[in-house]
Amino acid sequence: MNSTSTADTGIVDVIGVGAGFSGLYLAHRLTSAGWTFAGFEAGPSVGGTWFWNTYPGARCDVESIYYSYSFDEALQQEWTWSQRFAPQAEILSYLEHVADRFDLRRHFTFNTRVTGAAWNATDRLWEVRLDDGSARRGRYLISGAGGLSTPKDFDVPGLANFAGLRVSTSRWNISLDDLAGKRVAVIGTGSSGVQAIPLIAEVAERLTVFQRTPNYVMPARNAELPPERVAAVKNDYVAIREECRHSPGGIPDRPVTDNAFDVSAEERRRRYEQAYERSGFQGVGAEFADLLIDPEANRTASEFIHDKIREIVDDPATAELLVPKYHPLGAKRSCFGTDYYETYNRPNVSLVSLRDEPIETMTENAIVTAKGAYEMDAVVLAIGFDAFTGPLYGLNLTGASGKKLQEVWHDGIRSYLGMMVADFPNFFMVGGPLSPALVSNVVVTIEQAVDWIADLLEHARETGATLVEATAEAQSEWVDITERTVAPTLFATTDSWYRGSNIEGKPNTFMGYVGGVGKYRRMCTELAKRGYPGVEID
Ligand code: N01
Repeated sequence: MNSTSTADTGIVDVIGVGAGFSGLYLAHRLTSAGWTFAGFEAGPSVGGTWFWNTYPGARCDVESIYYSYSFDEALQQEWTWSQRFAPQAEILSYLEHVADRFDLRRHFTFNTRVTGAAWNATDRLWEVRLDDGSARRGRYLISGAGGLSTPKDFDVPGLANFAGLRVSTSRWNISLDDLAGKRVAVIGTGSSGVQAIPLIAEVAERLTVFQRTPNYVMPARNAELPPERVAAVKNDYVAIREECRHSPGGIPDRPVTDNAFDVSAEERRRRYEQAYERSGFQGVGAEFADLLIDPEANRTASEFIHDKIREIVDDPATAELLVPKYHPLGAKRSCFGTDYYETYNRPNVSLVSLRDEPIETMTENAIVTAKGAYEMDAVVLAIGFDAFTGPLYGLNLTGASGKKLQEVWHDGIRSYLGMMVADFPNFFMVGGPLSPALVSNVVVTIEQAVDWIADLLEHARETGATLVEATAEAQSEWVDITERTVAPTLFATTDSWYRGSNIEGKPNTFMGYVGGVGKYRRMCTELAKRGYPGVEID
């Protein structure tokens, strides 16, 4: 055992990456337990995702009363959400409030990016390099860098030729007014594009949406939160949070046990109509138990949405292009929009299907497809992220055997519980790949991961250990569990960013555990009770 104390060596106990939902709770939880903590955040302030994604219409599609911290009763009593789905600015204010309330900013260095980290086996610590040229040494290194923080590169030739206004949703640095009266292109129709398009359409002279894959967009049905609902939630918050923690998705469960073909076509339609009104993640895609398992069952729900699109969109040709035919409902991340399909009825909005006419290049003032040139004054990229691996590979981690994480994961992503990686001792990920983060209310997963990691570090401290590493065997077992859990579902056979399909050359691994946050929590708690079998603690 190496018993070097970090107290008088200038080595910090924990180096944390990121000051978003993960990093802030990490700093709070670990410093409260007496650990020294040095956090580094690439941005100038706290907020992570909610700092960067300021595009028009940005809001969370998990309900605000659930998409928030549960660790402090006073915090959840004093903060009042204004809407069912909080807008970006309100979530950012919340995170700023949390940072100030718990005095967390002092634990972070802002405008500073971690650019490399190497495991020093002799001293049992991480040597971390920063983009200001300095270095820091820490016993433990914990990434709270998030899953959707590395924007995807635009892989179409000619972007640099374009001389007009160019902006991406994930690094929005203009105001909506800057698009007023302009001919605007939006490329990409995932959650970000779907939220931004209706608002851009209101100010642009012309909006042309360049769509590669049509998505299922269901009405968000956002609304002000009535004071009586807020009061009822606050009154019952402890129980509500507990329900979320033990649910499948990190939001209160709405269990369904019957399958789509257990009921008549008429009854199915009635149920889908109700679910469509309810909307959210417990809407149409969750109305029957087999919708994400049986393609034929799914087809009934998918076709229900197809019909809605045809009802809403006036021009039949545009409607057909918007109908999502290439994947089952829910197997790719569903989108929730406000007036999304209605926007295509505006006289200043048109749709280009990139499946029919791929972009060939861009010129100084136009997007050129196989069918012609579209002159534009501004281009908005809403093309998504290099999810999960992007932020982690950006840390340039070198593990115990001298290999980089990107080499170790070259043929497939492997982790233990989505929190640790064999051969990378004393390194942890909050909501990393193969955790439930991908398909859950991520704040629930973040709090659980931070608590579990903090308890494990405490256990190591109590035993005088300075090395904590997942064994290769335990990791293989976890990878098997995640693969077996997802295999019977439609996630397994659908290309999406969930499986890295949006990035050329990325390993084809479904990056989440789909067994539910409640089941995952039970497994993690049980492992902790049993003294962390599967983790070498020395
Ligand atoms: O990114 P996406 P996003 N040429 O990857 C297209 C979360 N989020 O930022 O599908 C042309 O979903 C791409 O087409 P295709 C949420 O988890 C949440 O919108 O690859 N098009 C697709 O249409 C979400 O899932 C919220 O064929 C190109 C789009 O760009 C995740 O973030 C809000 C292209 C990218 O869609 C990512 O969402 C926002 C190219 N070269 C985000 N490359 C809420 O909570 C890509 N595309 C509401």
